[in-house]
Amino acid sequence: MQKEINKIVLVGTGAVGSSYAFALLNQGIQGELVLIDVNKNKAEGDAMDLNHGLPFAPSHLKIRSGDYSECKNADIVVLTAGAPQKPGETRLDLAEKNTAIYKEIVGEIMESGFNGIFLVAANPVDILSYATWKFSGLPKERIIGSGTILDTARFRYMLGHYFNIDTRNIHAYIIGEHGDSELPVWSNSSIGVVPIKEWMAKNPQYKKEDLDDIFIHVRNAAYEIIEKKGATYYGIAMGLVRLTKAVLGDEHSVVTISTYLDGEYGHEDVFIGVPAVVTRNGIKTIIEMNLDDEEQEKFSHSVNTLKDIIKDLQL
Ligand code: 6V0
Repeated sequence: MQKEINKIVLVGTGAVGSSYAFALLNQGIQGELVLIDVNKNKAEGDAMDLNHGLPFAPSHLKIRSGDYSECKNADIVVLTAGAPQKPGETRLDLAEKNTAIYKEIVGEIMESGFNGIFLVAANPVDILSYATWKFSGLPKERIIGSGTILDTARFRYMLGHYFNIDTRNIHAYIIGEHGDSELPVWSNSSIGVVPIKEWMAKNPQYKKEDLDDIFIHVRNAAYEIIEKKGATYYGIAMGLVRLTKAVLGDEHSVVTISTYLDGEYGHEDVFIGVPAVVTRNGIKTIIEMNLDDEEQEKFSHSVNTLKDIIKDLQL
């Protein structure tokens, strides 16, 4: 039977985690939110600060700081803890460092008796989603990495701006690694029900070079934001709230997330960003788009990039 009170545990109350908590509070999620961080003062201070905003919030969320025993009866554990990438560090260095951290964190969570859904956002997110799956022993469906949810949101936002169409009516996906090898799926992009290629053919003021440029901006957005303000957190925090709602509300929504491929798109044994149906029980189905040859080749390259890292980490 479904519990009446939703319980979310957030591990890592840094920039992403605290923005997520703030967004949850402001989007009317009801239930309990427990904050955990290796820096206990940060988690405690955030709980106090967020609670003081409750009188202005649209619904009641019980917020407190706590420890891993709180995960026992949680519906969702959100993982935003992690060491940041330092200048000069490679992605593999970061993957090694954060995988070691995740072995410990996920171990403690599972010791509590946790049997819910993991939402993973820390980077490299596809690798850490795979690691969380391995370390937890939970069914693959119950690990949801944020994958390319943010990249897809950036893509839709920029395309909406370019075509002057409501972002919500742009149907387009970024798939692959949340990182440099990701790709846009132009072959399956549409405005309303009209394929973008058809829209462009009817409106010659729109140019293919501009679309290529838009994708480059999407791919480089994190670098640009980090250069300007040091980190990115609001966009991903809202993406995580979207996923939280999709799970708690059993929405069966199609969202681009990092999930385990088991033959889909011709690949297996990797977590990578693809559109999938998200429900109360986690990932229900992966949506398999018909990619054109170039997209399939780029997607395979992205898969292999992640698999090489997984192999080096010996997960
Ligand atoms: P941050 O502000 O440094 O916060 C990280 C938090 O994790 C800090 O509060 C740390 O104290 C805490 N922490 C570190 N180790 C542990 C541990 N062992 N146990 C518990 N808590 C710990 O980083 P920020 O919030 O900016 O980023 C968090 C992660 O999200 C990073 O890995 C980012 O790269 C990643 N992002 C992922 C995005 C995505 O699209 N998936 C987007 C932006 C950032």
